[in-house]
Amino acid sequence: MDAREMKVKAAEAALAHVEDGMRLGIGTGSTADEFVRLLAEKVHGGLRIQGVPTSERTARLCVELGIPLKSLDELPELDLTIDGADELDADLTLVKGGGGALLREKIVAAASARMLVIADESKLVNTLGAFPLPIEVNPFGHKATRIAIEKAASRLGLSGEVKLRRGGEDVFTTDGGHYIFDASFGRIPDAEALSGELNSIPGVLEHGLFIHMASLAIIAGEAGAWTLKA
Ligand code: ABF
Repeated sequence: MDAREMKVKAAEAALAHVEDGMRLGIGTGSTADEFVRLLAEKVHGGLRIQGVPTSERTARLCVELGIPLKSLDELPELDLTIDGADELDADLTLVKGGGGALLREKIVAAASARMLVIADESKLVNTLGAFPLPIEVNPFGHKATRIAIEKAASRLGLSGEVKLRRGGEDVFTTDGGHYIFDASFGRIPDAEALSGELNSIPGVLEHGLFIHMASLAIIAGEAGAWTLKA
């Protein structure tokens, strides 16, 4: 089974958690896209849901496929968010943001009663950090913010390149008009400590560590899909 087939398997299994009438947060990324495609088939078959997308990109796909959407302000309390991840560990701590949507993904997940992560088995790791940690920052003073991030990391014994994300020649900007630093700190032994340090930096708007947010993960591998509970 190739990676795409695994993503489809995880997305198929996630559909079983979607009930008629649900208010759904809909994540960003290729795995979440597979879920959107399958969800659209169910909607066309009569499933009634309302979706809140976590990015403009996801919104466009949902509109294209006929999934009814609302803004988070129209639906500020959601029943379930289904989203992907770049890494997850056995505690269901996640690294997210590879798709550049981490701030809105975290806001939508926080507005949801439950968060369900869908991922292929390559995302499951013993210790987070092989994937550079995305950190969303205000463009104003971003160079000073980078220095503050490096100092905060070093207080925790972490070091590594903190690189401004670019899309080609230009600096990448998120749907919210912010910048992203990808921090290659390597192994992150204490996600909560790093989260606390990053959250104390004024220019940091959000980071890609999702701690105690996901209640369930559906992981797909060669042998099929299985669930991981927090
Ligand atoms: C999104 O899904 C991002 O936070 C994360 O980076 C991405 C994972 O992408 P994919 O499913 O394509 O591996 O939620």
